[in-house]
Amino acid sequence: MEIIDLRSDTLTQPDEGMRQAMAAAEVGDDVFGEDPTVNLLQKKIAELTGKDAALFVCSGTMANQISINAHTQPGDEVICEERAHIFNYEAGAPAMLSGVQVRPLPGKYGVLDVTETEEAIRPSNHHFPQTRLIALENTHNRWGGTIYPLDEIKKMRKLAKKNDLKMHLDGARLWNASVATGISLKEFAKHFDSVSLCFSKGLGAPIGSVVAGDEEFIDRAHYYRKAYGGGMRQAGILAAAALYAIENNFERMAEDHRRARVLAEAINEMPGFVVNLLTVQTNIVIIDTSLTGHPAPEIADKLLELGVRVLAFAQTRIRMVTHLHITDKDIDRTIEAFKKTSHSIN
Ligand code: TLP
Repeated sequence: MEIIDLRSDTLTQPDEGMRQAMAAAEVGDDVFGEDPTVNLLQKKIAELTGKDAALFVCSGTMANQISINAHTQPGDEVICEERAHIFNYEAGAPAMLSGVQVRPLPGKYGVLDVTETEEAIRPSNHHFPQTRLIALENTHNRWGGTIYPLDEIKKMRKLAKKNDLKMHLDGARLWNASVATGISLKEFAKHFDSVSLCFSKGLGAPIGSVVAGDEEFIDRAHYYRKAYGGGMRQAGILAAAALYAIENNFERMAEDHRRARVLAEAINEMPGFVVNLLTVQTNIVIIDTSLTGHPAPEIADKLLELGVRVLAFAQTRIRMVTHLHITDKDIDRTIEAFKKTSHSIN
């Protein structure tokens, strides 16, 4: 039985065209700044985000952590939403690598309240850490792929400017936000001092992320990339996959969003499973399983027996992410598997 793997959009395999682009890539030593394909990718990202420059890095985590390091001093405080990836899934790296403290604030659908954020900014006083950075996430993973609305970003930017704070965007899935809203990457990125983007999620490249910002920021980011051991040599092989992914797999994400919606609506109709359809804005579906009375990992095991692999995100939550390899037929099969599971446990 073929397994439909919906655990993450990081699971995609490079297709034949991507592999050919990788094999044909012109390469050089990127630590010397001499890899033409990496340089081309960085130039392309700088253009797409409207920033001075960009830097290719190993992962989304590295992109975020380098950015935090480049914007802060040890002892500073970074504000983010409490379900943010940088706070929950990056191994405590802000404390470990930058020596900063994260101040998580409750948000709604991943969006911070501007007044509450303002209240959280520390006054200048020797007792307090110095608030230095606001980090937002778009789309917001743990909230189910929700989009941070442009108007809210603009309000936050105004607040940041007023208080002399930097803004970083974890844009691992900004591609999805852009396709879903029709708002360009550049329009979103304009309001941030730094933006990270991933090639290895919905875009389907095997490895790689990027940070973009002004010359001075990228210069510092470059220093930290080296310090983190992220200087890669003939990395053009990977950059070629990223360029191919932007060219071929960006616009098609609308398909993933449509499929996530179909899945969410069908599962939400089934006894025991609840999906907040308001959160289903891109390619992520989060199912609340608490009404079933069965732990999410047990439900995930039952689904796997039926050929559908999902992620038990918590004891009462299952996450599914649509991507490049998920077809309409897979969506039908997944819905059937959920129906059977719902019958067997209710
Ligand atoms: N997210 C992964 C897991 O870590 C949860 C996933 O499967 O979704 N920012 C955001 C918003 C992310 O979702 C992720 C990866 C990252 C950063 C980190 O990217 P990588 O895995 O390349 O370090």
